[in-house]
Amino acid sequence: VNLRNQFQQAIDQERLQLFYQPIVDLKTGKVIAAEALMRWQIHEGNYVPPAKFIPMAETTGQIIPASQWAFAQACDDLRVMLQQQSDLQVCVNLSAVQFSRANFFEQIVATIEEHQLTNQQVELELTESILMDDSEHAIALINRFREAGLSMTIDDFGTGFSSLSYLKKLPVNKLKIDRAFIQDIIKKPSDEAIVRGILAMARQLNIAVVAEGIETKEQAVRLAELGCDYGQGYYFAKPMPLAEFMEFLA
Ligand code: G
Ligand code: G
Ligand code: MN
Ligand code: NA
Repeated sequence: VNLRNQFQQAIDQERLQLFYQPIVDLKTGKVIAAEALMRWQIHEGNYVPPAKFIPMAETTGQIIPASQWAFAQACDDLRVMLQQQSDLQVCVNLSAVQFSRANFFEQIVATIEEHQLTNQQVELELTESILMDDSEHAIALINRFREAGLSMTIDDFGTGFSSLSYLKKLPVNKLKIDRAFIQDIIKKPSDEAIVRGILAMARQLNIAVVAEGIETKEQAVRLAELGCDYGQGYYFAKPMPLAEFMEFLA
C-alpha cells in the first residue's frame, strides 16, 4: 500500500491527530493561544513527519478533507480548553490549496458557528505560498476574514521571497518570525539585527509579532527586551496531545 492510500485510510477512519503547542505572551508569560499541528501515526509509535505528508496531501487534494477534519477538531478542542482558560485562541495552519477553493470562507465561518465559538477566538496561519499563487484573490479573502473578526497571521516569516514589500499590502494582524532567525539570535549579531528590523517594521505597520523556535530562556528574555510580543518553542513546551495540553494549562 502506498503512502497516499494509507493517508486516505487515516482520513476515512479518523485516525489523524492534532497536537497543540502554546503561544506565550513574552512580557507576562501567559498562554494566549494554542497552535494546532496535525499528526499522522502510521503505525504504533511511528509518526510520518508533516513535512512529508502535508506536501503529498496538497498534491493529491487530500489536504481538503484532512483540513476540514482538523478545523472542526480544533474547534471541538478549543471548547474543552476554554473550560480551563476562557480567553484562549486556537491557531490553525492553512494550505494554499484550501485558500483557492470556492466557499472556503463560508465553510470556516460555519464551522466556527456550529461549535458556538466566535470568530475572534480563531486565528489562521498562512504561508507565503498562499500569496504567490494568486495574490489578488488571497488579499481579498484575507480582508474578508479580517472584517469577520478572525486573526490572520503570516507563518514562517522571512523565509520566502518579497516578505517586506508585500507586508504593506496584506491585511494581516500578526506575523511569526521563522525559527531560522531565532535559533542563533544570542550568538549571531546579524540575526539579532534582522529580528530588530522585522520588529521595527511590524510596529510601524501595527502588526503583532510572534517569535517561533524559542529553545532557551536567554532567547526568550532577549526577544522580550527587543519588544517582541509573543513566543513559541520548546523552551515553553513541545506540541502535545489535548489531554497533556490541559495539564499544561493547569
Ligand atoms: O508539527 P511540525 O512542527 O512538524 O509541522 C511541520 C509543518 O507542517 C509546519 O510548517 C506546519 O505549518 C505544517 N502543518 C502542521 N499541521 C498542519 C495543518 O493542519 N495544515 C497545514 N496546512 N499545515 C500543517
Ligand atoms: O511552520 P510551523 O511554524 O507551523 O511549524 C511549527 C513546527 O515547528 C512544528 O513542527 C513544531 O514541532 C516545530 N517547533 C516548534 N517549536 C520548536 C522549537 O523550539 N525548536 C524546533 N527545532 N522546532 C520547533
Ligand atoms: Mn504554523
Ligand atoms: Na512557522
